[in-house]
Amino acid sequence: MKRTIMHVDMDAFYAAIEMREDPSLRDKPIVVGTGPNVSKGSGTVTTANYPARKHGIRSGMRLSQAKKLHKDMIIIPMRRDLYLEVSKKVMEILDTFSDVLEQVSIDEAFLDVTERIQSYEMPTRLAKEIKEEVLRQEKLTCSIGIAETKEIAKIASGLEKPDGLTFIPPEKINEVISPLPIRKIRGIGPKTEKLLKEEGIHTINDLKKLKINDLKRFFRGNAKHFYQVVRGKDEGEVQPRAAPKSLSLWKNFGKNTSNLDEITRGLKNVAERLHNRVSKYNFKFKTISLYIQFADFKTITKSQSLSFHENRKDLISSTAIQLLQSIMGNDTSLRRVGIRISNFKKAQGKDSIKIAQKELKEWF
Ligand code: TTP
Ligand code: CA
Repeated sequence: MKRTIMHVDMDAFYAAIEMREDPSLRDKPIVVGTGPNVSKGSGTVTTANYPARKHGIRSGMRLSQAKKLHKDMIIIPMRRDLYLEVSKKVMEILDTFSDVLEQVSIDEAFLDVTERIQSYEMPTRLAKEIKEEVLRQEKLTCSIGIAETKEIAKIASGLEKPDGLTFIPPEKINEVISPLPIRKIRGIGPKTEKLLKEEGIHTINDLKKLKINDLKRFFRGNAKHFYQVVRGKDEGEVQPRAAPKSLSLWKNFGKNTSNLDEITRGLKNVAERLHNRVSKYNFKFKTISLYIQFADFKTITKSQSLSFHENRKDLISSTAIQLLQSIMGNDTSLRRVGIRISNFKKAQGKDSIKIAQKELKEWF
């Protein structure tokens, strides 16, 4: 694969957070409601958990209508600040697993993992690690789609929800996406769907039969993009929303280890990949931090700042190794090590990668 892109989407996000905060809600049908008078049952559903969805309850529905579909449904008033806080933590976790992270809404992100996937036998292995880490730290599940392009990864993440993991390799794209309804494509909303259906176009396969000129009637200037999407050839890049304040990477040993040589080699590899990443942004850094996760999952961080902003690779690894030596005893056993670099300054000269300035969705 030329690129490896993941789309991560949290499951029933607001409702899942409420269930985490109050485990007695876990198996009950709940919705998170918004509006001036939610406690009196007026307003709209922001999201329904999966038990409530079984009764046909969906985002955007009036609470009164949802109550008619299932009278025992529990309404929880929306707590936006809490969800934003959790979102931030989830995005921080995802950031440590990606070459480039593009957050697309409060609970969704694209990850370009092309470089780091090189050290994995299977892309699904990395996705499993991400899912485990989000569950371990935030007690929430997510669904991950993996593919060569953003739009196919997005379709993939929706196929096995909740708690899904779907990899669509290039040779399987056609077979997997052809029978799907056109609404599965990002950017085809209810209006376009209606227009297409009026012309007898229901599935992605139907859409594939149209030439670019035919597509212009429905998608105008974006016809070429959709022509590519249905062929799994969309070219959009994963673009960060804002310049990152820090960059970090982990090495998972897959077992506990106290072998200093192995850990040092792991750190050198992390430093190398981190340096590739920071070079893409054309940043210099000043602070280097070492993360260590012990055999009992306890995590510690130790930091050291340089006297100047620098962009040399050897300074990342030598500082991290120095910090490691100050922590390791004879029988210290570790699961993972990571490095974070921060305190950035833009290096002069060549352009850095593009940063998307688009607004996030309105509820964000
Ligand atoms: P979604 O990702 O669309 O949905 P979800 O996470 O609730 O469920 P799924 O498992 O199908 O991904 O939206 C993310 C959050 O955004 C959702 O939990 C609540 C909020 N939201 C609204 O406030 N209004 C809306 O109309 C939608 C669709 C979502
Ligand atoms: Ca979601």
